Amino acid sequence: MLNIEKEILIKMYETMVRIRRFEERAGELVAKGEIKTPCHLYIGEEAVAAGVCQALERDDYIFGNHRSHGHYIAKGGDIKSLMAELFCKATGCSKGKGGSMHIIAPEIGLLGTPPIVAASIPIAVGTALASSIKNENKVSVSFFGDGATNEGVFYESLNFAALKKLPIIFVCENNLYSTHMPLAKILADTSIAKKASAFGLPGIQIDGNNAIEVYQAAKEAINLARNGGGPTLIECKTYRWRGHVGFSDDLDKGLRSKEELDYWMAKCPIKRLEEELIKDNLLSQEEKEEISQKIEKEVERAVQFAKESPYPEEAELSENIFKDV
Ligand SMILES: Cc1ncc(C[n+]2csc(CCOP(=O)(O)OP(=O)(O)O)c2C)c(N)n1
Ligand SMILES: [Mg+2]
Repeated sequence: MLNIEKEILIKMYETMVRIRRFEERAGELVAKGEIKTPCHLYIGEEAVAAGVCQALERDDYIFGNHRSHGHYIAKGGDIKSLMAELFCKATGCSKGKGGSMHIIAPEIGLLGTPPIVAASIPIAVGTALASSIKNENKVSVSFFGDGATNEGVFYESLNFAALKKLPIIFVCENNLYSTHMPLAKILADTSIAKKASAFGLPGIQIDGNNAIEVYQAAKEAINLARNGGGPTLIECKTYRWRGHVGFSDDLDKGLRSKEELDYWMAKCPIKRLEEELIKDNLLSQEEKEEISQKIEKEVERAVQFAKESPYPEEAELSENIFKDV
């Protein structure tokens, strides 16, 4: 029996289906050349964004990276604005000037997705420090990949956050690869969670394809952070189904095997939650179909909106690029 409210479980399920369908459609449009901004698709990793964001409040801050469509959608971002951004249209969440890798939606607490690897980790420490000084009771989350843990700022950030007991959760999406480099080829010890112990904060490794496990771990870490208990590092083991960037699975590149991809596809995070919900009579076949059709329509409306939207005016091209001082 699942001991989480039905409403929460269904919301997480819907979020994952929304991310999956959005990403599949974005991939098709990239393949057709209609979307030209480089897209790093999140297919296969949906449970991480859905589980963590379900445990957050709308006011809490999140930061992403180059692979952040899922973070935007899970935090409650409008998919019409996201699709429009991928088409670089003026109605996009970054006014058409960011593209896939620079998305922002402060109204839902997504303060940025800097694609410089590891960049959002110290920035999230900054918002956590600000929240703690201002007594705001807000938690900050930084989503980053396994590759980002090889940057020095990751370690500096863990130390500073632990030292100051900041309200931040470090969420590492360990999809086993950093571009085409397998983790095992660059790390002497492939446990990322373990690195937290050197700085005196809790580090846990979880199944990032299990939305329930992600939600529960995030909830616990968020409660701790909100109550002055300091940061947690959560390493979510997961896998991206597509190549590093673009729509294809990149199997022709000879860098990862079909067997490996098949193994992870069989561990599909959506199928997994769906089976649990059906087993516990929390989701019927009809409800599943309704959700699927509703999301299909939402995504098609987003594509239509994006295509019909105008490009930014030439006169506005240098606006919203730098912070006005
Ligand atoms: C500082 C820096 N170095 C290199 C790059 C090029 N780059 C973009 S994504 C990426 C790999 C990131 O891997 P990981 O952090 O594991 O995230 P994933 O793509 O697997 O989600 C690299 C090296 C970059 N954007 N920034
Ligand atoms: Mg990675």
